[in-house]
Amino acid sequence: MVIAAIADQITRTVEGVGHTLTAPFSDPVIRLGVTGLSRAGKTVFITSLVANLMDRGRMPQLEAAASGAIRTAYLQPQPDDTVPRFAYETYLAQLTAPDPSWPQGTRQISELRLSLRVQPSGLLSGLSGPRTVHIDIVDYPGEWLLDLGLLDQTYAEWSQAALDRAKGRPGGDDYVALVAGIDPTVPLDEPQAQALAERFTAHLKEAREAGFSDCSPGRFLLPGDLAGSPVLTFAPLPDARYPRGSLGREFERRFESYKRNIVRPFFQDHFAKIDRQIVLVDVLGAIHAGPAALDDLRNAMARILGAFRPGRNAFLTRIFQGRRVEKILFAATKADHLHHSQHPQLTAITQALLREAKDRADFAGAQTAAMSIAALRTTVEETVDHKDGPLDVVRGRLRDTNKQAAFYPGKLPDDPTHLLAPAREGSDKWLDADYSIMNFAPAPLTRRPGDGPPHIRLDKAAQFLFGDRL
Ligand SMILES: Nc1nc2c(ncn2[C@@H]2O[C@H](COP(=O)(O)OP(=O)(O)OP(=O)(O)O)[C@@H](O)[C@H]2O)c(=O)[nH]1
Ligand SMILES: [Mg+2]
Repeated sequence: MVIAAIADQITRTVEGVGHTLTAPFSDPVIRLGVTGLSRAGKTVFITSLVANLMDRGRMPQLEAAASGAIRTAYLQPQPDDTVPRFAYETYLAQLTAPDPSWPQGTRQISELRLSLRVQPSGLLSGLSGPRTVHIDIVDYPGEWLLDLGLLDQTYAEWSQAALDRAKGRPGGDDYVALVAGIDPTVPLDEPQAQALAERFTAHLKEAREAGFSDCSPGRFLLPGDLAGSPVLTFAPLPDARYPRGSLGREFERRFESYKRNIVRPFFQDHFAKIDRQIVLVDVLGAIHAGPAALDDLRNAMARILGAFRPGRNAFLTRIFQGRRVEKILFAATKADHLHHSQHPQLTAITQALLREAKDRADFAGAQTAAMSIAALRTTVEETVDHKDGPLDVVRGRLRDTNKQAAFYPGKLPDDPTHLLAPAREGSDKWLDADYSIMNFAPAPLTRRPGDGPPHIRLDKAAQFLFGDRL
């Protein structure tokens, strides 16, 4: 442990020296992390952001685009050879096809380097030619950030927390009942171990589908090529003194192996290098799923925020080496489900969701903001006559039936506590309102030359995230 820590420090220091020596001569690089829980909208966000940085007609709020300072934008080979490349061209082709469709869910981390040729403005503009700024965009699942909490827990603590969380959730009571009948001190039997892990994973998947956010350990939902390996074949068990060779002892060992072989390397190799971060949050989806899901989202956000407080955690402090994530944007996604008259309410709810976590957090000076965005706008706004008067709705093409439909998701309260308080108190449904959601398909595009795909506030998000460096 100590030797590993020292070795780590040595490599980081050597890298650090290399960085300062070469920095004045090499092009500036911004590492932009894009995360969010599964289905939050990461893939669509990156695809639309890159397309809109290449064709900047719809980016008036990105100052360097509006002023013409960005001359060109182009893709280049990424710096990390062992990280899969973000399949930008495939996703863009899908979203902009004559019959457009949404991309498939992503199962792993990926990266893309976008390079911008920027003409400096102001005093220096006449003196120097254009320079190149690289934006390395890294797409990784938010579930992996939730795993940070595991590093501070023993297997017994994690088991207790996981069993408590499972109660009352889809498939959770069944799992709790199943382990209540199991003696964790019996000798390990691999088929039994696999059956337990499968049942626990099935519960996490069901909970995720029902709108719950905290479905960690993260790789149980997104195993990639680790599916079926021992490092993912464990599950929470009742506390006991586990003898050698027992089921409990082996699960404890695999839990530690998960922390060592999966959680730590991700933070060391990827997370610690991020300069700017966007966290995409499907707030509307959680509201639709009900109070319990919204409260779970609030909890999950608090835990995700924990990862941005290196001072809190000795491991993070060590791998960050005094560096920090400089800016963090929390973006409520899919805002095209709402007429713009309700966007301020959505932003206020997003802010309130983070408030508590933010107040507790010392972000070591990182700048944070909340915004409502749609990476790809699929609807148009309309006002229709309704029995209670005019109603602001959105209209789009439904994914399942292909039919056009007008949609009103419900009235979001001006005061976010009207949603957050019942969520925290454990209400099982919203009292005065019903919130619905519709699955729209991307609209076929008719774009003017120079325009990227339509969006809501993607330019404002870009300005916050890296506008100051262009
Ligand atoms: N209306 C609308 N829907 C969106 C938008 N962005 C994402 N979606 C919806 O959300 C789904 C998930 O988006 P993705 O970008 O694939 O989400 P992701 O976070 O990459 O998901 P995983 O890779 O599974 O973790 C899409 O299939 C769309 O249905 C948007 O801007 N507007
Ligand atoms: Mg994805």
